[in-house]
Amino acid sequence: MRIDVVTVLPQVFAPVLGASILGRAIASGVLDVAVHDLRDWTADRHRTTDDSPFGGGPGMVMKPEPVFSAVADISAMHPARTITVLVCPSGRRLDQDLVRSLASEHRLLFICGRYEGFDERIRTLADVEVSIGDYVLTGGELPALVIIDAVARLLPGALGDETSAEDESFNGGLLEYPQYTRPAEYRGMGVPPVLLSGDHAKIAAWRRDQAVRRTAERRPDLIGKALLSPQERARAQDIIDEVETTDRD
Ligand code: JD8
Repeated sequence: MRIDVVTVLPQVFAPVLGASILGRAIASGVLDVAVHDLRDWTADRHRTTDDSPFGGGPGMVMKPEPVFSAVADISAMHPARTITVLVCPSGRRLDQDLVRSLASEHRLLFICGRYEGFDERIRTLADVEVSIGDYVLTGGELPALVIIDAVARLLPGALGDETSAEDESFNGGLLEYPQYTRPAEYRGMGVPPVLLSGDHAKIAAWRRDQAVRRTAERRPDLIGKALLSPQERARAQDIIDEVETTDRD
């Protein structure tokens, strides 16, 4: 996959893109990321990318001309169909379905803003507007890195392949089951005996049950879309009903 990024803070990206799984995906050629400085598409002496809002009010707004020029030039640099992603607080909320759909593309172009936001006409460049969640950040660089991280780990070959395709689909939209490693007793806290039993069928059943229970308790909003057997769904509903009556008391 090829990813291009347009930003006024290109220096933010290198440390994250160089480390860990992202770094390996890029080094191995699974992923190619090019970060572009929006100021390279300005024409004035101060390399201006923002201006004051028409109608007045606080703060500054991203000017349209540099962004339009950058997107046109960068799109033309590569033959593949490009999905242009505008990261902004009013975008579609990122979830694993959206991550999967972005990961199926050959080429993504991220537009990262700063300041109080974008001149509204910039939105016409976007195929999709994405937000990473309901909290306020100072710009689109961290959201773009979050999306790139989530997408990169789904690319074939990115994880070294032991876990890859399995996890989400295997997990069926549930939270993770509890995990333990050595030592078997730590500060008086033990490990569930089933995990030390060597009975792999029993371990798999316990993990599945824990994942269902944990999801029902902590994230009942995920249960509707989770892949559950009728028995598991009934059990999840019992836990949700029980938690609701406990919360009411
Ligand atoms: C892009 C400018 C800051 C946005 C005033 C200060 C995403 N989940 C998210 N939270 N915040 C962003 C985000 C924030 C951005 C920009 C993304 C460009 N800002 C502005 C409007 C209100 N602040 C985001 N994805």
